[in-house]
Amino acid sequence: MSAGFRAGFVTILGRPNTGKSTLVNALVGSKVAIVTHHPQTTRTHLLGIVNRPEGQIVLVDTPGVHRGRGHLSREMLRSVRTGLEGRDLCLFMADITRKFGAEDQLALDLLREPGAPAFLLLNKVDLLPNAEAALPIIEEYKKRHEFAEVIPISALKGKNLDKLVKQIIAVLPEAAPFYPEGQATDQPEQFMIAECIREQAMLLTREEVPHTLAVRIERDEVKKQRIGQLRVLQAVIICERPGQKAILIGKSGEMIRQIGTAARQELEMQLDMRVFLELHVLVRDEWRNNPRAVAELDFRKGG
Ligand SMILES: Nc1nc2c(ncn2[C@@H]2O[C@H](COP(=O)(O)OP(=O)(O)OP(=O)(O)O)[C@@H](O)[C@H]2O)c(=O)[nH]1
Ligand SMILES: [Mg+2]
Repeated sequence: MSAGFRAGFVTILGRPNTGKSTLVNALVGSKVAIVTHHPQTTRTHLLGIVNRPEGQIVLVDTPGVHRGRGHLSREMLRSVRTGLEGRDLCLFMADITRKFGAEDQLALDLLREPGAPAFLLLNKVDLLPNAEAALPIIEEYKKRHEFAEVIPISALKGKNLDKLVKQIIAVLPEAAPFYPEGQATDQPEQFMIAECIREQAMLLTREEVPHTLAVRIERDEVKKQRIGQLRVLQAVIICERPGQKAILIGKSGEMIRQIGTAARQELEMQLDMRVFLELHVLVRDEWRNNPRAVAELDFRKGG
């Protein structure tokens, strides 16, 4: 370790859909969190480890702060709080194209709890017609919280991200890296596999269906074949009602085939091997309100 190396934990916080997971993936340089255009995509806090010659940033992605009722929403909020505990820095992320709203305020209220310094990240600047358009929203936030830095960024287009990384590392304490260089996340591989399937199912469905989905891996084997290794995966997509199951399967199985193909292609890229993926759909009544079901579908516990 070179002298002056800095390392620390940095939590990203904000309402749903602001681009938190997009930023984590962009800074890590690989996919550790799934991203969709639907709010409440991320359901649990997870780490994305960013290595630079001058330091290591352990990013903590968290679920979007929202006012949902039900057990899953409560667990998501708990996960945000856990993600905030004992952090060196918080990145409060807002969508610069949206007016300040009730969920932004909810997220701001949480920011007071850890008492750590915070940067305000105004994301999606690529959508602004000009830089002046950002000024009113910056004023709005400055009134409400004392941010150590205010940084307009585009997580999607990579705008201002190098500057952001430098500013983050500058405020971290001098410390040895917490994780070995090759490690990108704290999540087991099966979590990533299940999440990739959930991502494709969320991207291909609409309205309430994406929010009712969970994925469980039922079989995971590597088969040696003459032409190389084949990962044989079997998974169930869980929804809450028979009508949702019908949508997920689609006319003559068209939808589930489409989800399966998209997920297989994504997984082959992520796992860097050929994948055979078999998907089934299961109805589990109101699983999001069932503490046992929610706990069971939390893949961070492994397997
Ligand atoms: N134009 C634009 N879109 C962005 C940018 N960053 C993220 N997005 C899009 O915003 C949507 C939400 O992105 P996510 O990264 O899933 O947002 P999130 O904050 O993690 O959302 P939750 O997990 O639901 O809290 C996706 O469609 C992204 O492609 C950006 O800089 N510019
Ligand atoms: Mg997310």
